[in-house]
Amino acid sequence: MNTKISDSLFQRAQQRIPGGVNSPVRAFKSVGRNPVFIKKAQGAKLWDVDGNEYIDYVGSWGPMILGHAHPAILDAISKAAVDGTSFGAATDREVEMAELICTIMPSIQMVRMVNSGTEATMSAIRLARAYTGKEKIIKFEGCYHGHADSFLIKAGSGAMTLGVPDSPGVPASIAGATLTARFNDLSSVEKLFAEFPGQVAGIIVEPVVGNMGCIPPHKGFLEGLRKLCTLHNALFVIDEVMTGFRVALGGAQQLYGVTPDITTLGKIIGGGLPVGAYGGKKEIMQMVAPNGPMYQAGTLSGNPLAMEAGLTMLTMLKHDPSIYTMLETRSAGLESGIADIAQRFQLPLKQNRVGSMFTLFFTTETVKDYDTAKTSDTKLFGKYFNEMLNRGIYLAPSQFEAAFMSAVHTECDIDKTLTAAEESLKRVFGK
Ligand code: HOZ
Repeated sequence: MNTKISDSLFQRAQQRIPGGVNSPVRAFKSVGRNPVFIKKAQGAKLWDVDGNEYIDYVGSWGPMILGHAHPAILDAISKAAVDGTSFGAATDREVEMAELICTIMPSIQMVRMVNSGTEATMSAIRLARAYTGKEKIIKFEGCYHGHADSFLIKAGSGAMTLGVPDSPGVPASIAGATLTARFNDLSSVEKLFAEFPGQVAGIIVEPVVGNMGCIPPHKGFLEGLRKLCTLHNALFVIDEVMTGFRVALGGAQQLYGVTPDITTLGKIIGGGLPVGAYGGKKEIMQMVAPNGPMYQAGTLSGNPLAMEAGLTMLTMLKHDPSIYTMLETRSAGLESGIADIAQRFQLPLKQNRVGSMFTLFFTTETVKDYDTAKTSDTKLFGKYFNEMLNRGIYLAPSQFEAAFMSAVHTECDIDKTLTAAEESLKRVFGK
């Protein structure tokens, strides 16, 4: 595979951009190669600057449910751009977006737009603290809620990939206000409530974890968290940056039948443009300025291009349930194809999948939390990643990320992926 132009761009990038990339997970460091630089995308495909073509399972880390460069979304963006790209003022599109989100996710009665998932989660916990008058938050080992100080404690995603789950630069006083529990382990949460009585403002959770690879919640886990929050007057924050509109139209809260107090949303609601949002019960959201005293702001929040792109995408998702059937069918097909390969060659692999989010782990353990995710052999994953990339399959360059299917991946894409997976896995395991 020729990567001459990517390699030379990476050389230049390293002189002027830390690590040569604008987000650590893009660096391909943990898979032992230089990153490929992407030139363009269409549907389920990506092309790099050297002309290599890939079937894409990253989907811009989640939002490309309808595939890249969807004509209706492109049209919406270009029409909106003609009217101006940013006003820093109220627009009708923001009202429509808020109404649409509240219709699709009934736990959200009011919503505030921001510019990223990180902004959404950091605002959500500020709100939980403001509303409850308490300071501590509980997060789960290996869950990743963006890069705000409070969340870089036992964080997943790039932090877990690079082996730096706690970042320098986070003040000890802030780190001390974040308590960590084990995903899928209610007793670890109960212990924290007992240890810090009356001090916990809220729990934040990825309802289906995507940031230590895909990990589904055990039956009763999310419901248990809901009960504990109610019991201890803490707010239950569900981070649906990845799962919202993906695992079901109404997100994981619809799929598992749980009602959070606050929901955080991200890139999906911008159709791939930079957007986030947090919303919840009216009584809680009334705390947010200018109605209430909890301050949070942003010039680009509710940006007209992002709103138009998001409105177009969410409207399509809302009106076409066959999209979710398609996502499930294709993802299940890929999962069973990989399971068949693993069985035929007796390979030590485990898969997790919830709808169109999935991960192949290089371990024999059932992956249910941070410790079991860590049993994955990341060296083997690195080899697999490289073999797949060389065969035109673009996976997230880390064992600890979820893969995403789009509604425009075809049967033919799945067949090609399975052929590549069989060849790659045979090489990885010397079969
Ligand atoms: N954390 C997200 C992936 N799980 C976004 C990717 C990034 O960090 O750049």
